[in-house]
Amino acid sequence: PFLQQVLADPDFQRGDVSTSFIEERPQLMRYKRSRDRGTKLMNWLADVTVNAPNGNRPTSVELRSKLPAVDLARPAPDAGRQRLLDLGPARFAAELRERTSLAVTDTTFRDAHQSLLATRVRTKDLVTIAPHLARQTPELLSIEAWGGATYDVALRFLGEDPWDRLAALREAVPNIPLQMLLRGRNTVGYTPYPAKVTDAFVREATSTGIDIFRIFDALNDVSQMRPAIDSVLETGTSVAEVALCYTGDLSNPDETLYTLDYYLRLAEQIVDAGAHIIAIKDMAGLLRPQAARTLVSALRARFDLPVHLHTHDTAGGQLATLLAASEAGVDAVDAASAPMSGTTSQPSLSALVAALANCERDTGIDLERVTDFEPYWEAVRLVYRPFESGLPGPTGRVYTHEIPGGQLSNLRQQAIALGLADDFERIEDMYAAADRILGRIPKVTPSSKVVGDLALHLVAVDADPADFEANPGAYDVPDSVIGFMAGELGELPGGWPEPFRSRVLAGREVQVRDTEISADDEAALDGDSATRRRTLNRLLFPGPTSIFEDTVELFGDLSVLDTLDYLYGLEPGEEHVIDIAPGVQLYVGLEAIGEPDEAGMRTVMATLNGQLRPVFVRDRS
Ligand code: 3PY
Ligand code: ZN
Repeated sequence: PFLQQVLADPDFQRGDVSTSFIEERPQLMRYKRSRDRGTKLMNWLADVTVNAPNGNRPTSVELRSKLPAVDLARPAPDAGRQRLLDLGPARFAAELRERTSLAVTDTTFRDAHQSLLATRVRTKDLVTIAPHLARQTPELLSIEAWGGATYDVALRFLGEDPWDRLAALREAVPNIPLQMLLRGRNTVGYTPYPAKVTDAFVREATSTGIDIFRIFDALNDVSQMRPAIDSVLETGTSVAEVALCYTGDLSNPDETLYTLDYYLRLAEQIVDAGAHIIAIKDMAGLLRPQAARTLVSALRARFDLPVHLHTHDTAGGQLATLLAASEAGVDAVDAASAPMSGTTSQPSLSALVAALANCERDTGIDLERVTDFEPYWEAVRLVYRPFESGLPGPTGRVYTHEIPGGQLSNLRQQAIALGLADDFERIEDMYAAADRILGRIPKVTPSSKVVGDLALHLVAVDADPADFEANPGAYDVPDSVIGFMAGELGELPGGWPEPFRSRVLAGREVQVRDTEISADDEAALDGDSATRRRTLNRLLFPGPTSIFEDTVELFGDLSVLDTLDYLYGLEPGEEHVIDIAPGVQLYVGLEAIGEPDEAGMRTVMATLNGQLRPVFVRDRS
């Protein structure tokens, strides 16, 4: 609720959020009066209770009761992480290439909820099940658990420090390699940062717990990935998995740009840059089975590195692609726990494990152990249902619009917010048109955002795309499109779209983003871990970091709240128990909610440890 208010703020939407954000908004100040933890948490709970934008609380979903019975006192067995530490990244990769069994990465902890639930799954709910994976499925190649949008969302929406999540997952999973998605020079953001920032980020991520970095550049420009690759290689312990972003359809005889030859030339640069593993990053789920066979076979015939395939199941058939790739020799693939799989997420892990069980490429992962985790993830999905994207099933329209999985769910939400929910097909069509206008680019964060911005703009002003393309000077052009045409994100695989580009840039002074950092910040990046983390948060996400700091100041450490309480607030007649520290509990109840006064304030009569506590909340409905 507080964050919703922040998000609705025009300054915030423009990105002009400074640390004085709260100071300039006296209506938020009243929360500042409270100093003790209980009162701060009560402020959050009362606020959510009144303003709950989240609808009805799902009844009786107790996440912990859905966990399989596993003896957590038993230590997690040594597994891939210990092998990586023993062998070093190059030999670890060589071993991956030599094995017969298909290696599997579980993406449930990152991409699955990014693509289905707007990245909203909280650290608490990840860390609860993580030790079970460490003991039951140690055969996993890795758990993808960090990076992508998780960093931004933790700070902006969850009141969490992303570094705390990584540290907690590392502690919970000492044996399975942890993997992250790194957006090349854009690290975990949307625009390029200086190499010094990337380097400090990679060092801190490695020392906090990342073993495998999947690095990509949205335009497949290897020079843009080099600083990140070099930083990972310099750690000496982490694996550099470098991705080619897959787009188009390489089996289509009419394809002239994104051909097999294009991908092989790209892979050659990736190998030359020192990668340990080549990733095929099929962010929209466009890689068809036969194309996968062709691409995987060619990559493995040409290069010695293992190949790791990532796809999204948007059209519904990507298990076939994984199996075709497996037959062609792919070394590793990504999948997600079944209740968190399908459509914009990855294919189902249990379907994959079952498909290969007792076959030559058996994953070595026990099917029953994988399915034992499903009740937990199903309950997670129910608890977080306010963040469902509204995509009811697979869609083959992705082959035309090519919207990546993570963005498709997001755009549907944006369409609802803009009152265009009933007209989503128009947004899809405009997205395809915007992509053609911008030069047929690979679409993935952040290039996908540029295409999405243009698509929404074209729909909003009801433009004819052909007219916009011919006369961009007659329209407002979104800033991201101008920056993109000015080369802010790098060179385009198919060259610049002319004369569109010159027309967009004509008469404009495009300011090149300042990529220098101050000497103080540079020193801070070389400081201790806490200083480096704080500095990285601020340099990468100044706005969300100040929201995070304000959230902690106003509401305290929200991570102690169960997600049902955190999202849905207090229920009449229920005693909410909050474990604020080992052995320290708060008992919170709801007595009554008053009518709003003229100023729109309501009094929430709550109890804290048996004592009546009125909390004043602005009703924002
Ligand atoms: C991200 O950059 O977050 C992605 O998941 C891209 O596919
Ligand atoms: Zn993905």
